[in-house]
Amino acid sequence: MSDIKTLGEFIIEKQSDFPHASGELSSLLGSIKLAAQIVNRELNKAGLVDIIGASGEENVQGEEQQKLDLYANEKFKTALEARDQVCGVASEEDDEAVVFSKELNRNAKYVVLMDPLDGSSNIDVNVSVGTIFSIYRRVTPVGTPATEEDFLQAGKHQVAAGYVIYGSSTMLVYTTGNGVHSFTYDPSLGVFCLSHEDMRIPEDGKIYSINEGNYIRFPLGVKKYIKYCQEYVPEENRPYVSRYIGSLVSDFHRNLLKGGIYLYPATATHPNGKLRLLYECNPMAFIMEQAGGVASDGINRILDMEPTELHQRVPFFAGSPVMVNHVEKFIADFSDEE
Ligand code: P6P
Repeated sequence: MSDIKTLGEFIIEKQSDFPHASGELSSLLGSIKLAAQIVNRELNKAGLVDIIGASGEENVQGEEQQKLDLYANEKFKTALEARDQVCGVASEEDDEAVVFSKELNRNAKYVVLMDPLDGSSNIDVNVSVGTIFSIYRRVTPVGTPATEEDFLQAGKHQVAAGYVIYGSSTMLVYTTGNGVHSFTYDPSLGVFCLSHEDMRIPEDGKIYSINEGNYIRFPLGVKKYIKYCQEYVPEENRPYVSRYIGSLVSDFHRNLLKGGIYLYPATATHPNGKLRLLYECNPMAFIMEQAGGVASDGINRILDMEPTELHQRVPFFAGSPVMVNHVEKFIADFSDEE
């Protein structure tokens, strides 16, 4: 048992990484861990109880909400409010940010932005899904209600970010700006155990993850890059590998471990791409950069982008530096021929 290090122990051990927090950030991460355990339990029962399928509601994106989307959304918000470290939460599932009114929460230092259950349309077919979260220090005075200004911060100001992947095993991966660390849930012990400290993505890779069904709608440079991946077969190397699960957290996590690139470009139907800047691209970009990777919209660094609205979308390219730089060059070289 002595070689097992739990998430709680690791956070305390790394407490010095965020001196200003003096325990609040640790407590905040602890509330996310608790909510992830609760959601994980319900996901594992999905199909056995009436909690899969559509809720009959739509979110602000016009996307059909799954029952588990709403369940996860409520569980994470409840857990975050209870620990008094958070003054508000913005979620993919809520039109507006939720500002907590209790005095203890008004006096809290942090706001959280999250996609409580990304890829949830995959639940019915038993494909991995995930939770994505992003944590900022508030910019408005402590003691006052949080405002939109607290949520519309550039990704480079995040103090922590992470994701939970509910897959063949349940893992929590996070960064506080001092490397990326992953923990695997052991249901027999009810704890997340350190499985990989300071994860690093390979500099180059062969896996490209994109929905090629949108090919005709892609910018010319992206089309040229896909063709390159399909047709480049040098003697000594295997050709590129196309892997696309349709669940961002799953594709991202595999590429982080093996090397690769995830691409969600602008398309005719999604002129700004499909993924949301604040609670999908920013946290994933923070993690990717902390692991030695790159994340851009094809031209600009994701973490430098100044948000203008809560649910804004951006094109998203994230992965091994050599691969992201390669597709960015194709985009630049063919930008005049759109
Ligand atoms: P498409 C899930 O809806 C999601 O936001 C990501 O998890 C996933 O990578 C992407 O959208 C899939 O989108 O258009 O390829 O089905």
